[in-house]
Amino acid sequence: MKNSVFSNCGMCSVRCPIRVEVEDGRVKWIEGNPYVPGMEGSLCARGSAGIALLYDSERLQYPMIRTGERGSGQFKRVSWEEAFKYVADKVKDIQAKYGKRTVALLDRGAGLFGEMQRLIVRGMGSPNYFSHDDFCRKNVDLAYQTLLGYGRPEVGYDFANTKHMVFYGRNAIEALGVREVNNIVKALENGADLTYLDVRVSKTATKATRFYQIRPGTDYAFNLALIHVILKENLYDKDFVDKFFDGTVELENFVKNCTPEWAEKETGIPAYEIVNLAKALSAAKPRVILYPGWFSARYMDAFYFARSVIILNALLGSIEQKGGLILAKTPKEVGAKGLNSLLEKIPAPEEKRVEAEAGKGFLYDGAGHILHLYRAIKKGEPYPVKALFVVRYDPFAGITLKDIKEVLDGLDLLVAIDTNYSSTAWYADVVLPESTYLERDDMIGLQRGAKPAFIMRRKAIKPIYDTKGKWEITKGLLYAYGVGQYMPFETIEDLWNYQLEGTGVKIEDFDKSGQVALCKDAKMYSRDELKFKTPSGKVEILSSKMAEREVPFFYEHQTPAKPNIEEGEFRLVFGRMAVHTHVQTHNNRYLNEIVPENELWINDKAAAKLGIKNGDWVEVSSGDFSGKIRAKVTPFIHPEAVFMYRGFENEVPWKTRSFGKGLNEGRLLSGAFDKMAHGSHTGALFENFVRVKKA
Ligand SMILES: Nc1nc2c(c(=O)[nH]1)N[C@H]1C(S)=C(S)[C@@H](COP(=O)(O)OP(=O)(O)OC[C@H]3O[C@@H](n4cnc5c(=O)[nH]c(N)nc54)[C@H](O)[C@@H]3O)O[C@H]1N2
Ligand SMILES: Nc1nc2c(c(=O)[nH]1)N[C@H]1C(S)=C(S)[C@@H](COP(=O)(O)OP(=O)(O)OC[C@H]3O[C@@H](n4cnc5c(=O)[nH]c(N)nc54)[C@H](O)[C@@H]3O)O[C@H]1N2
Ligand code: SF4
Ligand SMILES: [Mo]
Repeated sequence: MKNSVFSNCGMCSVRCPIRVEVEDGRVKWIEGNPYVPGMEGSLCARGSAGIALLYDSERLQYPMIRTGERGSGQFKRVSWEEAFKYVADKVKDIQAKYGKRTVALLDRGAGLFGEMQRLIVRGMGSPNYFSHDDFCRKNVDLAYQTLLGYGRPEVGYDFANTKHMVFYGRNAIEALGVREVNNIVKALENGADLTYLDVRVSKTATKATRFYQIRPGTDYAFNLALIHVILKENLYDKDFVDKFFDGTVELENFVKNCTPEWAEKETGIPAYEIVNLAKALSAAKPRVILYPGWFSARYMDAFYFARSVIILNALLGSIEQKGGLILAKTPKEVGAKGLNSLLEKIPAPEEKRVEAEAGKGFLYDGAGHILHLYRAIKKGEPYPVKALFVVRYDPFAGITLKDIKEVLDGLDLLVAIDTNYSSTAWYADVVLPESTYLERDDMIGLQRGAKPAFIMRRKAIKPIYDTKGKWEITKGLLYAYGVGQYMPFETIEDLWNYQLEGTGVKIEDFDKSGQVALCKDAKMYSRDELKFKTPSGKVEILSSKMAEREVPFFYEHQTPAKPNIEEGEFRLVFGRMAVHTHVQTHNNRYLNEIVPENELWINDKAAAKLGIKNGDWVEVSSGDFSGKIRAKVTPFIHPEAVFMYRGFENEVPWKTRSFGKGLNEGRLLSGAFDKMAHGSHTGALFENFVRVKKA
């Protein structure tokens, strides 16, 4: 028997809508949901390789409790009941000794179905919920919040209709989401311009109309000069600026000396190019998109950089415009009722999260700052955290061995909830295996946008191993802890019905395409209707949120430190590749076959001085770690930087295909966790030099 299931991909955090074909109880085919505009059947390599994940015996298969030393790989198989009880008892012991707030949960972002894991920590009475965002998009998020009052997931980009896009190391063709990349390609086919800045020629650079190889860490200077030219030469959208700007004079004053000639010295990009770009953008306005980025935890000025990009969009009037930035509408704004929340039924803890006790001078929002969490675990400041749940996230794969040790030394309990043998699971005390996305149902999610929709992830087949869905794991943990009333659902249908109550939408409504739109047409505000969600309703250059937290409105560009190239010192930068997701796909049978290991990009002239030839083995070191990798000698990277693709050299021997292949950039980040970006306290992962020599 053949049937189709509409669901959402789980091979990366984009969660593209998919159609899964099942024949006689086996998944045979996955494709992009044909009903969803922008997908039209397409899927990326990783999405197609979901089948290899499903039928992989080298993934987690049952709950386990550690029996040997942490990191020894010695575990015993236990029943789910035993695992839940063990965790709940341990948490209660820890809380009795140190207080409720000393339990924390670290999650791979809230996302579409993200309310579920938050229930675990709140149900256990602690405020300490953290997401990975500090190492990902948090700067962009906070920048949007301070300027527009909208968060980053509430701002979409109308690539399909744009005339000019500017990407700053947003390697969208490779670090991709299917709909986004399809729309970008559509825009390029329609003659749109793509201006791309990167320290190397990425795949996106090869599609660009203008490519600038920028000096690492100087994009902010580039933008200050762009703002300078746009203001000075009256290239901005006067109507928009007059209506919505709060702080134009202060901004003008701040960029007064940021001339294109000054920026040329900082960035290496000719002054006339900056002036030409400002003119080209002004001519294309308001149908322009300057992309503030995704992975933004790169440099110390990342928050102020993200603000500068959003300010440029606002100056060019591209907000809430066709071909520009589109604001998401809440269900209420389109005349619908939203989903009922599970989280709101649990009383909010009275105690404050670790960073909320850490004074002023930086911003925070709904999810805590990881660097503050690590500090609390390692140093007990401002108070200790002793138990940690890690959900759908593998932080131990991306940090140094010294950092791993310090975190483990501070914890009495580490629980990993994962589908794979992750590095974090390898060190955990208890491992709770989640069913893969093809074998589980999730809570209903809200897809944000100008046309909001409810979306449903449904299982295509029953779990192959002794694994559970997240709602069942959450339920089991809360019951064992003694607060089962927060998850009073027998079946997933009970849960869905609770979420849908009062919305007028029924479970069957998802049968046709997996989604239910909440309005017929996309809703856009005219300029007269538009009001931002900041306290003043304006684009707050002088942000009230920043004033309240004593964060300066402006930040002067600092010239980045220069590595000693002659001595083999370089700035280490890294990124995603099209066929792998971060640290989770390298052992996937199909994807491992396509790209089994990474190499180190190094500038040809710099390499020649060090006697390094293409294909040579080189040793890369930082702190007390060093590892070997093959060199890719190329003119297509800035001489100050070396680059590698992320997530290789898996260290868990159970994953035999990827074990020890390539080099893990995370192990080279010595000292990176002491660097907090200005104003946002996120990570700044590219503020790190390594040494390279021929091996
Ligand atoms: N060193 C270093 N650190 C980084 C980055 C970097 O480039 N280098 N990038 C940063 C960025 S932008 C991000 S987004 C993060 C990403 O870092 P991670 O979130 O750690 O990376 P992922 O590979 O997405 O996988 C996280 C874990 O989720 C598991 N997983 C996958 N699907 C499921 C599921 O359905 N359920 C459960 N429970 N688990 C699942 C995977 O097996 C994996 O162990 O890292 C950040 N930190
Ligand atoms: N295939 C695939 N797609 C993904 C993911 C994945 O794992 N795999 N992950 C998703 C996630 S969670 C994220 S956060 C996004 C990340 O998407 P992007 O933010 O586009 O991230 P990266 O791949 O990290 O690209 C980083 C780029 O920054 C460049 N760079 C380094 N220093 C500088 C600098 O000073 N200036 C400029 N202009 N560029 C610089 C690097 O050379 C590299 O090309 O991708 C998403 N899409
Ligand atoms: S971008 Fe690829 S891996 Fe990510 S959700 Fe979409 S199809 Fe899946
Ligand atoms: Mo990310």
